[in-house]
Amino acid sequence: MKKRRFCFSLRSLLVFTGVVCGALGFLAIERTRFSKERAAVQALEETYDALVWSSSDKDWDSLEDYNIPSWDFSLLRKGKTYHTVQIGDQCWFKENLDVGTMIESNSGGQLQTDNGTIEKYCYNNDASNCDTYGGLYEWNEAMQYVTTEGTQGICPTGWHIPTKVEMQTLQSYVNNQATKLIDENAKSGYTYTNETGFSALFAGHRRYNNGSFGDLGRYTNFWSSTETGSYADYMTLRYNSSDVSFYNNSKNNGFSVRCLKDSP
Ligand SMILES: [Ca+2]
Repeated sequence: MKKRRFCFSLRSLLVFTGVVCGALGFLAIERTRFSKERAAVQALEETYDALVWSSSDKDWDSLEDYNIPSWDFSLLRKGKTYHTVQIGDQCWFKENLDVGTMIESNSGGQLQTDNGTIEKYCYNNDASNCDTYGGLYEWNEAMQYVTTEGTQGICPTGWHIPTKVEMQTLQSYVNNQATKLIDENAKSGYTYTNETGFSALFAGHRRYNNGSFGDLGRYTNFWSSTETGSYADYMTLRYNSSDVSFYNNSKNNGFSVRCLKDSP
């Protein structure tokens, strides 16, 4: 009897983009590897409400019937679909992470705490901004209160908070041309090609010192898992520069998070 562990009731909700990491279509892979991938899938399923394969195949009855590489999927959580995109040797989330419970930011400092619940800010304390731009996280919350470079943090199993070096790999891949990473519809004086499919939006940020929000439509900052002294490093894309830039600043800033797939 075939099982319906995955996808079952959610099939109709999905629109596949065809933009996925790794090879398109099915690959012949060893049974041992497939078993390992299945374990990863099951771990993902525990983290997410559903795991959705980006496949055009019509029969979803059982994963056992297929040799489907684990990187060929999208993730669905609480109605939100995350797509993946292969850029060079890296597999990135195509959307900013939007997990956790919204808390308001009306004052500065650390408001997100190690309390067993993922907390997020939404720009201007407006939940609809999380729908569009993803959540904004303090560094420690994003890292889930460890300081290990490349840790999983709030990313699903099999993914992690990228290190600064991994972000610099992305920077090198586009020859430091931010326009290749930014969504075509972003407002600015530049023409954005989004050639990579990274699809960055100018999500703005939450300020560490007074808890206010700023620079929606102008800047976007992505946390790395790398520290510099008591600060943490982040990647910035901005409306008035064609460069991919790196800075470090207070961990109490609220920035965006993109997950990067773990290396095999
Ligand atoms: Ca928390």
